[in-house]
Amino acid sequence: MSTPASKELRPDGKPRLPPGQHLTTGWPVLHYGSIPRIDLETWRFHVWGLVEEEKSFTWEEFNALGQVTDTSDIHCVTTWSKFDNTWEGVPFRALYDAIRLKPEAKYAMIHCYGGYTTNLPLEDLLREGVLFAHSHNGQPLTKEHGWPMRLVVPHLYFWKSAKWVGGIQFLDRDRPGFWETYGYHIYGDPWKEQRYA
Ligand SMILES: Nc1nc2c(c(=O)[nH]1)N[C@H]1C(S)=C(S)[C@@H](COP(=O)(O)O)O[C@H]1N2
Ligand SMILES: [Mo]
Repeated sequence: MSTPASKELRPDGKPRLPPGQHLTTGWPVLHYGSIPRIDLETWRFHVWGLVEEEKSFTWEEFNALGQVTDTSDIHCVTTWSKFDNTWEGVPFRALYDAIRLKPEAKYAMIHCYGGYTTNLPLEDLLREGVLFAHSHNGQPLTKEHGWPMRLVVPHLYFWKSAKWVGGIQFLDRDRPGFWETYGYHIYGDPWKEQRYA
């Protein structure tokens, strides 16, 4: 007899489906504002803040940093979860290896085309499975899901997985991003139900 997906356990013994979540097979589209217009010719990924040297990558340069494929689950704060998403793109670790951070850099703010921001500790970005994805389940991202590039942070609520990414700013302190300013939890661990502050 097979275990219902919602009762599966992770290797660390935690339930695969976090508390208060239900499984969905579709993929809802959620964002604030409208889909930004982006052109790959002028697309840039900017790195600034507490770095020894600011950098700006073109689409080709950014993708040349490295490519990885990783399968993970999505947990949205609005209570839907979607299992087994295969993402392909640039692992955060590859970006990290291509830049030089100042020792005080402990936090990051992700900046997006359209103005969205979200904050994360550096050590969370360095976890395995965190990547800047250009594809989902073998297809390029659609515009509504973040084309050409989105961040994927599988161990936190999905609002941290910023769509239409355009850069990262390194900080010495944690600062709230867009939703974090409007009452979402500063960190957002789905297994601790850190939904709202
Ligand atoms: N740039 C940007 N990224 C964003 C958002 C947004 O408003 N703007 N919303 C976040 C929220 S709240 C969620 S739940 C997910 C939804 O991603 P999806 O539309 O691909 O399901 O995107 C996140 N990334
Ligand atoms: Mo969300």
